[in-house]
Formats: sequence, C-alpha cells, structure tokens
Amino acid sequence: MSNPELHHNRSLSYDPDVETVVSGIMGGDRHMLSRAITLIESQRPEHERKAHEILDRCLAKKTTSIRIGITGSPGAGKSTFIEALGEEIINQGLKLAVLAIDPSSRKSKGSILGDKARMEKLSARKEAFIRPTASSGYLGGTSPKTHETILLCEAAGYDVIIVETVGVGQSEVLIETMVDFILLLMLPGSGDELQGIKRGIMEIADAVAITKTDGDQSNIAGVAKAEFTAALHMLPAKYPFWERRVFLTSALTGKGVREVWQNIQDFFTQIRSHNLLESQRQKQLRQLLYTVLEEMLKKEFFTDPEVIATKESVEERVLSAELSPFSGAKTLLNSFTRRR
Ligand SMILES: Nc1nc2c(ncn2[C@@H]2O[C@H](COP(=O)(O)OP(=O)(O)O)[C@@H](O)[C@H]2O)c(=O)[nH]1
Ligand SMILES: [Mg+2]
Repeated sequence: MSNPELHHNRSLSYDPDVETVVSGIMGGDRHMLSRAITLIESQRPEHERKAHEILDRCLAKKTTSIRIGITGSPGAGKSTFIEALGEEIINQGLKLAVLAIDPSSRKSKGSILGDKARMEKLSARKEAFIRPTASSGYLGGTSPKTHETILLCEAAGYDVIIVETVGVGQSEVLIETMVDFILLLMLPGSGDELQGIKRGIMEIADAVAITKTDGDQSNIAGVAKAEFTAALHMLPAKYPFWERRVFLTSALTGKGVREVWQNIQDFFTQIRSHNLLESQRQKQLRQLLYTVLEEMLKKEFFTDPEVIATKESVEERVLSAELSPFSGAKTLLNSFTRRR
C-alpha cells in the first residue's frame, strides 16, 4: 500500500452511503471529509445529488467557525504565510482547515503539489486539514463549491477555515461572500500598484500584510507600510468599529505573524460583540442561494433540447440583422419556457 496511486484507485471503488459519510465527517474522519469534497467538486449529476444530500445532513449540526480569506498576487507568499499562521493557530489548540485554491492548477497538477509542499509542516499536523483545489475555471479560483466546502469543514469541527485565493479582478467579490475577514498580502515593492488594479482588493481587505520583509527588503518595507496605511485611510470604512491595519511580516522569520493572528481574533471579538456575525452569515447564505440558482438556470437553459434546436437559426438571424439581439434572446427564452 506504499503506492499512493494504488491506494487512491482502490478507495474510489469503495462507495460508502450518505449515512456513513455524514457520520464520518461529524466524527472528524478526514477521509470522509475529503470524499465529500470530491463529490462536491464533481460535475457528474449523481455525485452532485449525493453531495447535496450529505451537505443538507451536515447543516443540521449548527457550527460556526472563524472564516478567513487570504488573497494576493501569485508569488506574494500566501501559501508560505498560511503555513506560519497555521502553526500559530493550531498551537492555540484550534483545528484548522485550509482550502488552497490555485488557478494555475488547471494547467498543471504540479502547482497543487507545490502548494501542499509549501505547507508541508502544517500538512503533517493532525489538527490541520489542507485541501488543494483546482479552480475549475473561476476567476481567482473561488466558486459556490468553495462555500459548500467551507460548510462541510465546519460540520467536521474545524474552528478556523482559511481560503487561499488569488486576487484578480472580480474574484475578491466572491470571496467576500464566503469569509468574514480578508487579509491582503502584498510584496514590499508593490506600492506603485496602489493606483491600479489593487484598489478593488484594497476596498474589501480587513487588514494588509506586507510579506517577505526579511533581508534586503527591510528598508522599502517601511515605505510600503506608510503608503498602504495612507491608501487604506482614503477608502470608506467597511465597519464603523474596525480600523484596518498594515503589518510587516515574514513567514521565514515569523515576524508579524502573531500580530496578524491577534488582529484577526480582535476582529472576531468586535464583530461578535456588535452582533454582526450572524447577520453577515445570513447575507452570505442568501447570496449563495441566488448564485447557485442562477447557475442552475443557465445550465438548464443551455442544455434544453428546444433551446439547442433553435439557437443556431436565431443566432444567424441576429447576425444578419434580421432580428435584434433582444428579440433573439426573447425567442430563445420562449422556446425554453413553452415546454414547461
Ligand atoms: N524571503 C522570503 N521568501 C518568502 C517568504 N514567503 C514566501 N517566500 C517565497 O516566495 C515564493 C512564493 O511563495 P508562495 O507561498 O508559494 O506564494 P503564493 O503564490 O502567494 O502562495 C516561494 O519561493 C517562497 O519560498 C518570506 O517570508 N520571506
Ligand atoms: Mg499559493
């Protein structure tokens, strides 16, 4: 059983029922948790059905966790920082789940292994569950499936859940719908970027950590800190009770890591004392409901035989200006609803 691939194949042929998976998850069996996540990620309808049965059952166990999103450019040091932060967290006696989402993993499986290797020490701890996930085509890698995975991890008793995501374009808006605290990681030399694309991410960040401030980077790090602090002050406050701070950190030396964890804990103390955590979670669930509904509708629509049969001719008529895009869309929608 030394060959992991062999083990993998054998475990696939073993197909436990919903009951077994659910009680496994709730009993802290990480193999059952992994299996359920694989079902969630599967595109096969019978897997999806089973996954949702499992999820429904798991929701019965009302649990809350500290949900943290860690975002930043590729190479900013996210995985390495999570390894350091994770040590801090589990040393406090907490159970930690890390959902590491790497958009590049679509192309090469290597980067998934790379991330897991970067969190090698954490992977070895029984208090930590690390799940590298392919991004399945979503910007930044987060999808409704990530949210479902978070819910499963909560049922499995994880106290803290970290989602690692790449901050590109709209993805951070999605991450905001599933975590409570967003930590933005920036390289010390990246102050110039403040003018441009990072603004969107800055707006949703609850704290900023400047990474790799060890060795030669120490000098420019101080400048970067001042720049980021000033930039944060220009942005409208996310919460009236929360002042966003900038930390100088190094995952290599451990500098600033404890302070960041303290800051995150302070945030949760505050948001709980303002009774906002519960309402925030409800807002997130409502958003998830409609995001998933939209996806389901789209899928139903585009796989509908009537729509498929009509699509080409409608498209031709629109392209030859015989039909406006609006009338074309209406025609297609009618062919979809007529049969219902
Ligand atoms: N000097 C230094 N290098 C770091 C630090 N954190 C990460 N790195 C290096 O930066 C590279 C990218 O790190 P990684 O965690 O994979 O970044 P990610 O793509 O944001 O997850 C790796 O080669 C790390 O060894 C740090 O605190 N100090
Ligand atoms: Mg990474």
